[in-house]
Parts: sequence; structure tokens; C-alpha cells
Amino acid sequence: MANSKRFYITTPIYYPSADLHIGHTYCTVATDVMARYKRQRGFDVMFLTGVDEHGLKIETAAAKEGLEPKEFLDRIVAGILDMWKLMNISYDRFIRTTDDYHVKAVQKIFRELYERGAIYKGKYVGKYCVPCESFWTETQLENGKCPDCGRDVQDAEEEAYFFKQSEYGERILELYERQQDFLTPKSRINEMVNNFIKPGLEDICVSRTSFKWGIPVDFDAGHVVYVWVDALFNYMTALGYMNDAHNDLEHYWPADVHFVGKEIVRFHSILWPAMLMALELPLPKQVYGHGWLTIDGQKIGKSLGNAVDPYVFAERYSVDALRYFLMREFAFGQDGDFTWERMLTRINSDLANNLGNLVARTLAMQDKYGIASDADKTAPEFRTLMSETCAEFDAQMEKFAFQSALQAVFGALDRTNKYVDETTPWTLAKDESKRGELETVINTLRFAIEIAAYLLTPFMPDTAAQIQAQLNGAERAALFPRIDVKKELEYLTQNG
Ligand code: ME8
Repeated sequence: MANSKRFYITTPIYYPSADLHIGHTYCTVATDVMARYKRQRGFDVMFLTGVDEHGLKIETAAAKEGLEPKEFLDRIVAGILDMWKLMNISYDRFIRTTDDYHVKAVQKIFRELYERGAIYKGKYVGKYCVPCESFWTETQLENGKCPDCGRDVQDAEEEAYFFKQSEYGERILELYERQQDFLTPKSRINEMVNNFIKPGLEDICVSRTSFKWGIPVDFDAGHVVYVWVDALFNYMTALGYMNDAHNDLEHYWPADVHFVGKEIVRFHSILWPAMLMALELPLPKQVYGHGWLTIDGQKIGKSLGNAVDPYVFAERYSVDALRYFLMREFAFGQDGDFTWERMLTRINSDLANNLGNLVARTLAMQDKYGIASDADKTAPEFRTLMSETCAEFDAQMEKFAFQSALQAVFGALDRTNKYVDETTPWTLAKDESKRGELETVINTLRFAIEIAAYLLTPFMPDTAAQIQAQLNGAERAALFPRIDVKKELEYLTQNG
């Protein structure tokens, strides 16, 4: 059943964390928006997410709680699944790297790379950053610390397997040339070329013997597979690569896009294609490196102690408000600084005042004046406006420019609200001879709202469905109550 309209999109697989914060939801919401958008347009979508469960960090965290790693993980993974449910994440498949099929597949992949001569045995001397699961050479350190997170690194020396990453510099550069969209936004290419490829790629250590919690190398006891090799292949094992648990590799691979945070672009745009080249496998079409959510310029994360709890957020303002805010407030490719004030202001201005108010006043007038719905009675100006809005929306979505796509919709809603003020339906209603005009105004408003709701569906599925239901006659209810920003900020400072 070959369907040319296939769309395979992935999030990174998350390190299991008991403290989920809105930084974690950012990429997953964006991926969900894209997956819903493509499904709405008739694509056969595969949306993969999951968890990355191996490595020293997990082993240490589990031991701290006196638990076996798997026991520790099961509890945390349940929390993650709960969070995706809360956030209305419509993933098609969820992979755990402890899943038996993945473990066996990675063992086969490692052996295959070894047999092809892409992996060899050597000695590892260098530095290791435990939280990042990253090896570094002396020269890569910044002031003796991990260049990614700035934390202390440890000395490490042991017998280990290496992947011949050094052989792939030229081919990776060619890839960036040939496949212009391979790595986006474009600024990320310069980072990769200048920081890693130009200085010369090094062979990368891909096995460890100093801890146990990893996938064992099945032909050399004591070695476990480097967590990034294990993790990256999730994108293919989840489709059935080197296993029979799934069967849709041919159907969905190569991936249309991997969404990843900017700090892991390096693994996705150098190590990942290099390993695929070594195995002569097709490369993903695109890697998109998004920015971070920050607070006071610092990446939101548990270690910085500045997490914003999505549960609290969703309970007070709704999941759709959170999804909307994340996608509208920040440009996806860049960092964005979170403040409660920004968030409250955004919800008020766009969702309560613009969208919510338009829907409420349109339906109130329709009810009050007893206007029958008639899709043929729409002002030509709005047919043009909404068709231009749809075109602009699509163009932005294809570039993953969620912010601009939403700006297009809300620009049209703004225009629609102005149309109410210009046409003053309450005046028309007083004059029986203006009945036809009044019918056109109300139906034009309905038309604009209906198209906007359609476009907003991937971003705010519940709200869009509610709008559609109200247009179809369901009981009227306010979509987003207006927030008293000053009062709410006081509440948040006292309780946050
Ligand atoms: O990196 N803003 O897992 P992870 C935006 N297991 N994105 C954020 C963020 C923030 N404040 N905090 C985290 C890993 N993220 C690996 C991935 S893929 C084969 C293996 C994003 O749980 C981060 O940028 O540390 C990353 O893309 C994702 O959450 C998972 O991070």
C-alpha cells in the first residue's frame, strides 16, 4: 500500500526524569502539532517518541533510591506517559530502549558495524561528563569543564570500542551541500562545521566497561554499548530495523524530520549520518535543531531548580493555552525566555480577547437576531482573506515556523474582529431593510471562525473541537476566561 504522502517525525527519546518541566513539553508539543497537521492534510503519519533508559546516570540515580534500574525506570516512565496524556500528545509509537526488541537489534547493529570495520577495539583515555553521557578530549573542554553543561568531568581510561567517525568529515560536508535542508535552521550548520568538522572529527568511543547498565556487546563480555549509539538507532528499531517486533521500516524510513534540542544537534547531524553511511542505509531527510526555553536566560531544567510544572499550568489555564503559548510566544529555532507575565499576557490578548471574544460575540449575535447559518452568504473580501491566510499558514508550517503560522491565523482573527466594529451588526439589526446585510455579516464571521478553528486544530485540538461544536449549535461557553494579570501574578508569586 504505497502512499507517497507519508510523514515520519520523531522527538528525541527523553532521559527518564521524575521532574518533568515545560522544557520537556516544548519539543513534544511541536512534534505533536506537526503530526496532527500532516494527518489533517491526509498524510499517513508515524509520530515516534520514547525514553532513553541506559547509561551511568540512570544506574547511579536508581542506586541512590535503592532500586534496580528497571524498577526505578518503570515508575518514571509511567509518569512520562501520564504527562503526554495530559498534554494531548498523539504519538503513534512509544519506544523504551529497554524494550527487548530494541536491545537485540542494537546488539546486531553493533556487531554489523564491527564486522564492516567501522568499529575497532582500542583504548580510551579522556574525560567523561556523567550528566551528559558525553566523552570529551582535553581540547574540547571549556575551562576544564564539560563544554555542553559546564559541569565537572571525570578522568576515564579503559579498553573500548571506537567508531571511525574521523573518516566521515568529507562525506558529512558533502551531505550538507547536497541536502540543503538536512540541517535546519541554517545557523546550526555553521556551528557543526566550525566547531566539529573543520577542526577534524575524532573517532568516538562507543563502548564502556566501567558500569553495567547498558546494552551488552554480545561478542565481548563486560562491554556495554555507548548510550548515544543505542539511543540514535531507536528511530529505526522502532520501525523494525534488525527486528521483527515492527514491520514498517520500508514504509516510513527515511524519516522526514527529527526534531531535537540544539545541544543534541551534534549527535544527530554528525554521528547519526556517519553510522548510517557506515551501514549503507538511507539518511533522514532533515534534522531540525530547536532552541531552549529559558528562565532569566538559563535553560529550564531540573538541575537549575527553575522548573515550571506543566500540571500546575494546565490545571489553571488549560492544556490548550499551554500548547498555544509554547508555539506562539517563541520562534522554534531560537531560545525563548519564559515569564509568567508573558504567558498571562499572551493568553489574555490572543485567546481571551481575540479568539474567545470573537466566537462569543458572533454566536451571541446569531442567537439574539435569529440568523440562519448559510455558508453561501459570506463577504467576498473574507473569502480572499481566509484563502490567503490558509496559504500563508501552510507555507509557514512547512518550514516549522509555528510562530509565524499562528501569527497568520491571529492576524485574520484581528481583521475579523475589526469587521464587527466596522459593520456594527447591532445597528443593522434595528433596521428590517438591512436584514440581508446582517445575515451576510454574521455568516462571514462564522466562516472566518470556522476556517481559523480548522487551522488551529493541530495546536489546540480541544478548543478547535469546542468552537466547531458551538458553531454547530452546542451550548455556549466561554473558551478562555479573561485573566486578571495583576491578581494572578500575585497568586503565582505566593504559591509558585
Ligand atoms: O538529550 N527547552 O534527552 P533529554 C527546550 N536522551 N528543550 C528542552 C529543554 C528546555 N529547557 N530541556 C530539555 C536527551 N529539552 C537524549 C536524547 S535522542 C536519540 C536522545 C529537550 O531528556 C532537549 O533539548 O536530556 C532534548 O531535545 C530533549 O528535551 C530531551 O532531552
